[in-house]
Amino acid sequence: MKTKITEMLGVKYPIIQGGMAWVADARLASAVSNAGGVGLIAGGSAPAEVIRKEILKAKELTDKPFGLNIMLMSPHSEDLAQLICEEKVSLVTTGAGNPAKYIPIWKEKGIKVIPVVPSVALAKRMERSGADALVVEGMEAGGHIGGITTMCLVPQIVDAVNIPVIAAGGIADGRTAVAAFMLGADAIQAGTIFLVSDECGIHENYKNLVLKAKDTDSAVTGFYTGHPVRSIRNKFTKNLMTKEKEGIDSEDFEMLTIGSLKKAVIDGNLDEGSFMAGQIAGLIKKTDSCENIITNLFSDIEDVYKGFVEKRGFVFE
Ligand code: TUI
Repeated sequence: MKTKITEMLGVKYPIIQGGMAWVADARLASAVSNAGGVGLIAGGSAPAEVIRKEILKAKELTDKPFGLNIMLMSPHSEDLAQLICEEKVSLVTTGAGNPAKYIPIWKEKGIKVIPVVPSVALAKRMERSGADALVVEGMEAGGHIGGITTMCLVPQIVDAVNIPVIAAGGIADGRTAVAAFMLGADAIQAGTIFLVSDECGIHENYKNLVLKAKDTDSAVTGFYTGHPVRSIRNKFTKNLMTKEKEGIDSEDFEMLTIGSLKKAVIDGNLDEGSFMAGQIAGLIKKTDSCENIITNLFSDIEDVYKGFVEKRGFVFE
């Protein structure tokens, strides 16, 4: 499938794997890139030297393009911005902030810059700052989210900018992907589906929570601190929601969340971990290799797209 994004990045399929902190390492990213998508290593809140090792490892594991995601709330984001220039990864995506100040140095090195945006205003600002494309992420997504759904946000941003749009949030099969393309996206980004991939090294408890999740099993905490996060409901999210109702101070609230993602990913701590996942988790029923996930997804996309009018029996008169 050829789109503006496959041409821009030199890949077979228009799919990017989300830059999930603590989750998206060299093994996952290289598996996605080897399967013809775009793998991302997540900087998360890790120091630059830890991430450099992951980049070097990914370079051993694949000769295909892969990228780095910088979470801009990280204390190490400045160092990671430099690291990208030194290691010359193919592309950078950013989340949880405005990367404008780094865009000129990345562009100078020929690195494709793809900020994640949750609003039309930020999308326009990123286009003006020189972004090559945008990941437009709806609030169906897991982790740190904005306040608008994929269905509403993608077409509004597609109309507001002239650079290609990659839709994210709520995409995990042929139907949801085709819907995103219909809204005007040139590619999709998916995170939750790769959580249960064979090459994803998260704790078994995390994979099982995703596989067992129902439609209503995720919750958003931290709206009032300005950093809302979607994760699978458990004792941890219940506790945070109680504290929010009690009107806990924002800083004290943030303190309660520190280390919780690691507790989920590494320890599989069902009571204290923050098991970030999107609302589409309810659709995901089995584990598979990244290669099978991607090839099956694109064969489904083709079936859904080509069979649309015929299978649904719609008639335009
Ligand atoms: O970044 C994400 N998702 C994430 S980051 C993350 S690590 C984390 N852990 C604990 C607490 C908070 C984060 C887990 N999931 N997605 C991309 C994304 N970016 N979603 C929303 C935004 C965003 C929000 C505000 C991007 C820009 C922005 O701009 C504000 C400004 O400065 O104008």
